[in-house]
Amino acid sequence: FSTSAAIDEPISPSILIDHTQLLINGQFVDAASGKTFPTLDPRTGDVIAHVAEGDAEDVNRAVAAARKAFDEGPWPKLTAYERSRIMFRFADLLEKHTEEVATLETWDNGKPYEQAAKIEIPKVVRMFRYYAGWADKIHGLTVPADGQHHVQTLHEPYGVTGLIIPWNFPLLLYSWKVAPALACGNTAVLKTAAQTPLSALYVSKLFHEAGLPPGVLNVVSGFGPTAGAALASHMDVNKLSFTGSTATGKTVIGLASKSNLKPVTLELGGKSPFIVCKDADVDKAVELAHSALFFNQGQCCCAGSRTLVHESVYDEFVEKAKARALKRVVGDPFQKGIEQGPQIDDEQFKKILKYIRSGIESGATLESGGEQLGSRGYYIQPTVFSNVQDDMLIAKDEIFGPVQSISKFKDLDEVIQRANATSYGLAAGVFTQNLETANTLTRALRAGTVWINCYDIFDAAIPFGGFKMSGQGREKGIYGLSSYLQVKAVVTPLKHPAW
Ligand code: TXE
Repeated sequence: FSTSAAIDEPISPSILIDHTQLLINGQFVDAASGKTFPTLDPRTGDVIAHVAEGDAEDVNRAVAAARKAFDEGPWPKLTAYERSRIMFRFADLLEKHTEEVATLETWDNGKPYEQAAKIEIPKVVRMFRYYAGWADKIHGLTVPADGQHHVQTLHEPYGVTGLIIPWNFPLLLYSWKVAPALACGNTAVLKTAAQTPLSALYVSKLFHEAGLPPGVLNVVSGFGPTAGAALASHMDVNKLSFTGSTATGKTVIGLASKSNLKPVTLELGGKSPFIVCKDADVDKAVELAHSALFFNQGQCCCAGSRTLVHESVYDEFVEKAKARALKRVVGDPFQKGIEQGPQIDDEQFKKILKYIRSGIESGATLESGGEQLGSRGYYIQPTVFSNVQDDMLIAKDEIFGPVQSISKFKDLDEVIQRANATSYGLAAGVFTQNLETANTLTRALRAGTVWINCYDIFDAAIPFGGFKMSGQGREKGIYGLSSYLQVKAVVTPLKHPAW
């Protein structure tokens, strides 16, 4: 792999950190406890800023503000068109501030600046425009029920939503939750990940500049077991949406059920198969399998983390996958042309290196990488294992790092069985030129998304979510609306039934 020279001399970002407090009822305020916590630069481990540390008391304040903005208005009482216009104005403002926002995102997360500025922030803008477009098109049905009644359904917001997001795509996942929740007329309390609090505070300020009334969107930075748990178990939160690990998803749904039985949408982990059939375009499959795994430093819930290759093309594929990984450009994410930056933090860095050791010890063949890169921060060499067996830990667990695991298969029945032999079911990739093979696999794979001859195609309109322990419910697209709406049946007797 090519390493950029600047890895041990980080580039200084040219931005001032303006917002580090909690955002409650339209105001930036300190935590009730006065406590702060440091957010770190993954390139060095140095402190970027100290951020207010919200806990249960702050969550109470934020929920109270969201409750008031819902019950007394103005949010659900505005016309849907007015809500939509505020969201469109926010999208315009965000687009105008792409450079600042992408800088914050890269600094706090370590992802390549070009990826943040050219791919992610435009997708965030698109998501707000997409759901702004839905805000005034949400309506119920007239129901042809038996008997002398006029029956209709109203699709209504839940009220106060609790939104908990992780650190791998801080703003993208902000948009997946905040945009549909608000478009449907809910108010929200957002809990960001402790590793990446900065960008959400910055853009939520812009949202208020665009006309968002106070209390509609509140942002609480802080830790999972304190602020996150308080939000999940709050008696006055009417709906919860969570993205993160399967283990924490189980905790969160438990807290929701033990408190007020609030409904929960979950988007959790994965171990997605990337299947390369004998008739695949091997060069294209190598390139896409590479990006399916290494994109975002391997920190993607839908990473193609089990590369399953037909025996007839296996040797060629492994050779080319190794060559591609060796060419990957790793370095300071603020530098131009960088494909891979550092992992998010020391905990993830150590976890990934442990999985790499386990891969070597369990007998997989290390084709490339396997070690830390540079001497500071959390950089890891792009790592490729071949000869991976299904019972190895690296084939079973979500590594969430730049580690590709390649194994061999003989026929379709075998690969279907092996691809589905996991408790996850988030996504799958299929590479074949044969329509029959594509159709068979599409129907047989137990996953929320199947990409055929492509991977990681995300669009505001395409639904996303998991089968099995990868989640519950769907986000994005028309399906995402139903996570933030409840149905009310309204029944009226008919006076003149003949008509
Ligand atoms: O995730 P957590 P972590 C996977 C990935 C990674 C592992 C651990 O494998 O290595 O999870 O990462 C909040 N009540 N994914 O520990 O704990 C937390 O503060 C309420 C996959 O960072 O799931 C953060 O805001 N909330 C995933 C959010 O949950 C709690 C993306 C996610 O943190 C809480 C991230 C609690 N008790 C990690 N504990 C994906 N699906 O993409 C934590 N939180």
